[in-house]
Amino acid sequence: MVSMPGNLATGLSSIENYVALTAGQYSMGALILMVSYGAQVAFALFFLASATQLPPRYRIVPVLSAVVMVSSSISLYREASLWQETFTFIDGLYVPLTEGTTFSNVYRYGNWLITVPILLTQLAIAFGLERSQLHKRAMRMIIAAELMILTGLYGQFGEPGDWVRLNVWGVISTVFFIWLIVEVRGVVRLGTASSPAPVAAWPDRIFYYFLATWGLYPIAYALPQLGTSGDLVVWRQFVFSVADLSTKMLYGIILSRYLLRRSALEGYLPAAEALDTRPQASAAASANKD
Ligand code: RET
Repeated sequence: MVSMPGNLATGLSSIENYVALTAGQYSMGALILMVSYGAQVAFALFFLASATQLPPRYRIVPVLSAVVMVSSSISLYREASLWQETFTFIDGLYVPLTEGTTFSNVYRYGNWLITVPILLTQLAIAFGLERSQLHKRAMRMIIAAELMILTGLYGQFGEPGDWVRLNVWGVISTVFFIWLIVEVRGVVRLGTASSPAPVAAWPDRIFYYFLATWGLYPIAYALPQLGTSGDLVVWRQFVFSVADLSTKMLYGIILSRYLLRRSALEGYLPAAEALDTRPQASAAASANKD
């Protein structure tokens, strides 16, 4: 194992640069990054197609999911290529190069600055907020989220051993996260009020899903404190990827399904047809006639 320096003089920002990986660990890390990248590229197509089933006022929601997919997959592709460039096979192990190139998770954080505001705005649009509420609430969620990410971005440079930096900024970032949760809760409440009765339980469920999946990021942030081992490096990438796929891709699918149902209930015919409720309805109507 490459030893961990006691200070940050080397300027290497991630624990990945201090750990030699077995061939299995190296491949697993490469696989995790590449699968997440591939899934996101492919799902951009799904989201663009699902927009066609929704009325104009909701169409932007899956389109924004597609935007998130493309943006996030570019940053994951960067992480995947860095992974490949950084580790060199020497004497049976994948050893991180510390000259010429270094691994860094910083592209993830940078990308969140773009994708997180989009994810939050999607929520406010999907929950049918009135225009004045929409702007006000989206803006408050975005400010809380950007402060959360910027402080976390600054703090994560402490992960190769500067626990004070990691934890102090981690706590500051968590304060903004709590503010964000309060703001999201408010939007969810308005969403419950505006939802047609058969889908009125969805906003609450989406809120708990939000808590469980967004909560994975601070875990990935704190993990390096458990030590510097190849397994931990790979597990951390795994936690990041599960979080990425659930907060962006699955979240997008859930919002699209909610909107399809909501649109059908609000009388939008193509949505009702996509859900196949019309043939059943007319079958029931003709059965009643007989
Ligand atoms: C940080 C720093 C440590 C404390 C907290 C954090 C929260 C991060 C979150 C990120 C969400 C990212 C998403 C990205 C999608 O593209 C910054 C790790 C609370 C919640 C949803």
